[in-house]
Amino acid sequence: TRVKRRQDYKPPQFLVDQVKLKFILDPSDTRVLTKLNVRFNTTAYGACDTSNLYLDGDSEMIQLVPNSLKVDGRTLEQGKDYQVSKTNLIINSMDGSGNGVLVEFQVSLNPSKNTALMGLYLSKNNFFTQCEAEGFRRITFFPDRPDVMSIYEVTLVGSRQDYPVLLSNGDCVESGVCSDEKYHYAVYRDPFRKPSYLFALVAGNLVHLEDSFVTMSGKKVTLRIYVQHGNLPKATFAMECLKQAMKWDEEQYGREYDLDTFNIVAVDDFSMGAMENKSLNIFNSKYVLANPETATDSDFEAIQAVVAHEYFHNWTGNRVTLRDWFQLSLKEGLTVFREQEFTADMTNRAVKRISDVMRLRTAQFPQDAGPMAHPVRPESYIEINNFYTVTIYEKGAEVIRMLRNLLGPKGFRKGCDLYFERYDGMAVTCDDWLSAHQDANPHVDLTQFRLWYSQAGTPQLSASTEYDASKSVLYLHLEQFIPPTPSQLLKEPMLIPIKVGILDRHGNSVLVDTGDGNAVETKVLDMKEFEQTFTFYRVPPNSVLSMLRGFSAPVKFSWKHQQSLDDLIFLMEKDKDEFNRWDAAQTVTLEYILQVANQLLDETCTLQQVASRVPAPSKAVLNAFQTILLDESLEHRFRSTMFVLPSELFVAEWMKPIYPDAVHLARLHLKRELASYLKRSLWSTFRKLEKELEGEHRLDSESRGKRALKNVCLEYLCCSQDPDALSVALEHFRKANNMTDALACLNILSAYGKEQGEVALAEFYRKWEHEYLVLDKWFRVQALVPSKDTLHRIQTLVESKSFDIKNPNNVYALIGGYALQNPYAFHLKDGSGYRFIADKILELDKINPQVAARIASCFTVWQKLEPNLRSLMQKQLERLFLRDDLSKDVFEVVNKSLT
Ligand code: B3K
Ligand code: ZN
Repeated sequence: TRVKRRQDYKPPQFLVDQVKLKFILDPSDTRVLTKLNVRFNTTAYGACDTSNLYLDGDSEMIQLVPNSLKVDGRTLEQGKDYQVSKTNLIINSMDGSGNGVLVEFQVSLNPSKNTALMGLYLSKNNFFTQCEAEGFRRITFFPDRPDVMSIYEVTLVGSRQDYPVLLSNGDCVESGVCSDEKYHYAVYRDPFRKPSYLFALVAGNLVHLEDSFVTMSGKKVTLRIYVQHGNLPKATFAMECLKQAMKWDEEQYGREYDLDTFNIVAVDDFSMGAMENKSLNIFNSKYVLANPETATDSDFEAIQAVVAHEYFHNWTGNRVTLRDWFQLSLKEGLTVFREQEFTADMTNRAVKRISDVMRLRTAQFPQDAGPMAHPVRPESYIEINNFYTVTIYEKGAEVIRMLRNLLGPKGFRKGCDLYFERYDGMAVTCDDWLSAHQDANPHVDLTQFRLWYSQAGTPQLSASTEYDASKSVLYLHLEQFIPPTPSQLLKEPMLIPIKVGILDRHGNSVLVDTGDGNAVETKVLDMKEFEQTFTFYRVPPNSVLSMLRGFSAPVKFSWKHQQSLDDLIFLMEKDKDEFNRWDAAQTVTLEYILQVANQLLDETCTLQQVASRVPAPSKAVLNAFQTILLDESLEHRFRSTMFVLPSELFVAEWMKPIYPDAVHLARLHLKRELASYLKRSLWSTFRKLEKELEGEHRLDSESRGKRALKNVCLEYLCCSQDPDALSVALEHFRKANNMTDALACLNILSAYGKEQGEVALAEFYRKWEHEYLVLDKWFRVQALVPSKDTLHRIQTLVESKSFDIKNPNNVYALIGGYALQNPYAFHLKDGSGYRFIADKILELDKINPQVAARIASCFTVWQKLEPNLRSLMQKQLERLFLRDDLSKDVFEVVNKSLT
């Protein structure tokens, strides 16, 4: 009964045309006067005499003020005319004719107690809201579902001194001072119908940066970014990003902004990244505030992406919204895809693609292979907040990318245009999205493609080839297998678009000729069956296939008979597709790491012992890395990316069962081998880049690339704990004039330098003690120290005065960094890491269930671990399971993990 199912969808019984809200703001007793124009949904259900009106309302947050409930002016009586339960307000016998009825009532709430940060809450004495997914019911009683779309008018009343800024969605139509002059008010009207999850208000003592943008039809939009006092200079970058995004959406999708103002507000206490409330985006401050002293190059990139993402939601999410939460990926997958393309256009396409794929492989593939696996359009959930996942977001974006590849950019744009035109102002489904594309592209059949929305699990694609030298024909045999996932045991074959290229022995492109008269450098093969063979003509002997270029489908690809090292190295050096050059390097290193890890398993040994026990990496591989490091024709950024070895989490995906220590040692071993072989080149590259970067700090992409490569070199140089390298790192740390270098060095020193690490951490703390966002980095660095002592460090830090368990950023940095991103430190043989995290989950669950559940996802891996760790982790899961006071959020994760 706790489970909600997609199949059970029914249209709302009552619609709400108009919502009028008046907030009398007070930290511990805020009043919300609510007026709803309600009407029975005769379109869906026909007319009837009377029907009960169910309004959602979370009794933990809101209280109905006695005798305040009226229908068409008549005061109702509790028990007789209406009932209030833990989750509902039910009004009996409402008019069923379809005529409008006015429902009025007042609720009181206590924002200062709202640690879950859902609904109306306080952060540093300012008011903020977060309503997606189901937070509006913590503000007032309402049919809190996305297919109820209404026009909102919001009045805010608050202390002039404490809350000089009063904001809500839409345009401010009136404001002034109240008769009691201590208070003022503002009235906002949003002319667009919207679901309740897009409602927002902000009230507080904030300052703002202002700019403007002229849209393609010549309308001037006022842009504002609100921040705490003192932070204004840190908002300029986000403002530039916003304007870039607005322009890009006009150029690429023909989408124009639709109101006179667009506001972004930064807040330190926020459970996720940001929220696309109509015209009033609320952002985690870490995705707004940046200057080179306090933010790294990656922070700047993340800000660009998130600002664009939230802005893009105005069309994909807000103007066209969701029928129900099962359709979440309709807005999220699409918006992630739009943001990825935007970032690719603004920065470096190949590097962006590589980092997106890294994320998909390290986070989404494991999810898709674990107990929380779900399709891009889930069939059921207990707590919707648990479904803001890498599957909905990142795999969802991959599905859109495949669709665009299938239809071609023009066909895709046609489909999008039709989607916006047909569904503007409506709450729709993933099927509606596909039908728009189908109707706009009648020559393509999307029937099989739909499976990407319904089947969970990462398809496994395996390949083998056969060459007929007499005919110069190459046969490519492909097989797909979609592993079983919870409640989906048997799968149908999916449509997998596979981009292939062929290279001859000298590295020249061979045109891909499948006999259809259209030979091209890169061709998309549509794999549709479980097994399929493709034929390529006019292929010279000893050619090499470059498979899945640009990662054209979110699958696990492998060759039936392992690809030869020569071929991989060849692709690494010669492929025309930069993504595949990187991917070949990943395969080479992954295979080596796995080979070493499988030799170590649970033996405890030092790195010196590892080196003597396993075969050294091949010279050819080491030389290939050398060539790339020194190849000045390649962009710095690309070279640095080539040196990022597959993460421990990704390697573990390929090991059965997982021995986390072996993975760690094997990976570090390879890193050290590379470092020692490349030592001279690493030093010379480092020194050269250091020189080139001297002088004033620059943010352009060339300089960012140089910093990335320089810091990668330094990391390799330090990974064997070479004292000379470490003292260079410390010196570098001290003289850094930007956060990118400082943080890179801090990471290196704390990972590889014992005393130097402590010294640097202490200096960093003294310098940044009062910068909230920087301190968060300081927590994360320590959470990521790859050491068996990290737990103790964290146990101390959570008790320190700088750590606030109520602040999600702090929790994600320290507790999340440890439990989710540092396997070597987390998987302790006595289970103490697990116990500590389970304790924290219980503590957090009382504060912020959403955050607690995210941390709890670190336990979903248990069944894949080696037996000892597996049973230790299972014990903690069972311990959590036995509690009868778990939130739905944590319960769902624990329950699914155990079944
Ligand atoms: N739509 C929000 C996420 C809301 C999460 C609610 N638990 C941010 C985004 O994806 O843009
Ligand atoms: Zn989003």
